[in-house]
Amino acid sequence: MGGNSLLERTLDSRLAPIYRKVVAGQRLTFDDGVTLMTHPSLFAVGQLANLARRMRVGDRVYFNNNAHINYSNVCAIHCKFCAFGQSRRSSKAYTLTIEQIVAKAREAVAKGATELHMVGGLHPDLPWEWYPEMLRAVKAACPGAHLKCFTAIELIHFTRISGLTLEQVLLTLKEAGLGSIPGGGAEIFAPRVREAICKPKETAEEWLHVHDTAHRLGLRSNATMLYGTVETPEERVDHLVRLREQQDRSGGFQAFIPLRFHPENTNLGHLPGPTGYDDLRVIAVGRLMLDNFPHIKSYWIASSPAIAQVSLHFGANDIDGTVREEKIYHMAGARTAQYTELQQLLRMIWEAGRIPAERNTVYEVIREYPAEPDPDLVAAGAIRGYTVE
Ligand code: V47
Repeated sequence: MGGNSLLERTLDSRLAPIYRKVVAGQRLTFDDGVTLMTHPSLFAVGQLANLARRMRVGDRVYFNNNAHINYSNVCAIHCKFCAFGQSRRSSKAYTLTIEQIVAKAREAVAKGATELHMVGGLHPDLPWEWYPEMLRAVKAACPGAHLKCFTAIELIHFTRISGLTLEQVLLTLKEAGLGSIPGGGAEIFAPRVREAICKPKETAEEWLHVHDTAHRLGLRSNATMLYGTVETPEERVDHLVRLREQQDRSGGFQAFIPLRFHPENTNLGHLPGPTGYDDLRVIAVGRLMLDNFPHIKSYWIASSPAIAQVSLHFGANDIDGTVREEKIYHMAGARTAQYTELQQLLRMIWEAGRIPAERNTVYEVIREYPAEPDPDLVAAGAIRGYTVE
């Protein structure tokens, strides 16, 4: 697939060389990333990202039917950006029993969920044995569900409470039903930002080491970036470059998911939070810089369904998901819903002129949809926002 000479003629002298690299499939440099992250025309950056997306992954947009289960919000560390984690004596603290987790899992799977995304805080009291036992119980109740569980930070916590090596922790969890690892806990890799927003948290090197180890053990994972706190454009690009280098080494990342910072109820509540421009910018620059990541995922819970939909023209090819119940963002003031109907996701994708495909966690297509809304569904009133001609 070639370039677009009309697009090239609209680009200025800073973006034109980047356009030529994108068309030639060449890797962008750190400096290119900073240019993209700061260029006054977000629209032009978005067009480059849309071109890169089309060349690399085509017009299909993935979504999945998933459920988030936050097994506990009790957390031994206190990151300034987080409203979810609570000390064990807080009135907002909770820990689900394994029976409650299994009940939530069953309910979600009965409604079509193929993925259970389960994360929590760094619980100071739960013993290590609880975690594989919990996975085994969920897997026994829902054998077909993919268990995407535990951030790199939780996994390091497990090594401390178990005395096991990281490999042993991962292999034990894998044996108990762990299917892959979500991308949380990455925040921004730059030490200056980590010091300011999540001082007690592990370093970038430690986060990357967990994903490296997981990939080498055959587990796939995702990568995130929390944006809109105190990071500079250069620190965002540094984060992307470090993810790209890790992917070159171990190859197991499936998706990059930028996470919009929500300030409410956090110790960074004085910050204004990111803008819509930031939301689209990080998706676009993520697509352009991460040439070895197949999927750029828009998390509508964090950014809003409207931004997630528009992001499909700024480099994204994946929308997360039906979700169901969400705590991390809603405790930090997110006003988005906690669940979206499948039909609503389809509408968002079709209206953006793209082709929906329901996927499982490892991006196998479960159901293909036509390029246009199905006239029978429209006639039946099942696709909101569409009327029959
Ligand atoms: O690690 C916490 C972030 C992450 C706030 O892998 C906050 O498919 C904004 O990682 N404002 C958890 N962000 C969520 C996450 C995730 C979400 C969707 C899909 C996947 C995936 C992963 O949420 C945390 C942290 O970076 N976070 N508090 C806050 N106040």
